[in-house]
Amino acid sequence: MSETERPGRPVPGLVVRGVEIFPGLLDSAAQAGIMAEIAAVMSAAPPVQPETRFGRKMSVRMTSAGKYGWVSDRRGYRYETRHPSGVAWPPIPAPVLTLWHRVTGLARAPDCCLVNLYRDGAKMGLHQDRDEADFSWPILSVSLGDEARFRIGDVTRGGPTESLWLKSGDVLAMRGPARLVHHGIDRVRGGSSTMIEGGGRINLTLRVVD
Ligand code: MD3
Ligand code: FE
Repeated sequence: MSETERPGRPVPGLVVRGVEIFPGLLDSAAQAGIMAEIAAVMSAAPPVQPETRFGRKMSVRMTSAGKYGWVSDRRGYRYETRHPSGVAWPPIPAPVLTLWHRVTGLARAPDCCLVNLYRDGAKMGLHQDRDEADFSWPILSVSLGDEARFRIGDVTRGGPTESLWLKSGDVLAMRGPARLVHHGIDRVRGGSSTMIEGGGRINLTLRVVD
């Protein structure tokens, strides 16, 4: 039996441009359990609005858990072992790791849980995730809080795109050719959930970095 065929691995509800979507995989109790752990991560390592290499502030606030966190500043995009404040990133919460192993079927743990916090008006332009060493590892995404309009394009730039709403509790897996598709968040429907203290949306992405 291959690792991805492990018993108990959920089956995607739909596949859009190769991205596996598991709508509502997390029930409200599971979402609340993960949210409590992520609140503790954000207390230890407060989300920051990263600057791009061009000195423009991103609208999304970011922090991380795990061995590495993703950072951006005038020096560019990269993974670092410490939060900009100098503290080590907190460990990835156990229920998040459990979800990774259940959905990916992999024995290997992720190195990074990037936490994206979308408050009023935050969005994320179309991009590829290419700062990791080996694109053969999947990325797993967990949506919590307000609904978001997610756009998926192609591996090459400038092609057609498709959009769908992501809801709290939805989980996505990007593997194989879908690992390098362009994607982004056009907008968040403010006030569509009460999951997050202070409002908004949180997205977790789990990544193998090196
Ligand atoms: C498709 N985050 O952190 S998650 C990111 O909702 C990022 O915060 C968005 O894009 C968010 O880099 C989208 C869904 C997602 C994440 C990573 C992907 C889709 C992906 C990597 C490759 C292909
Ligand atoms: Fe991305």
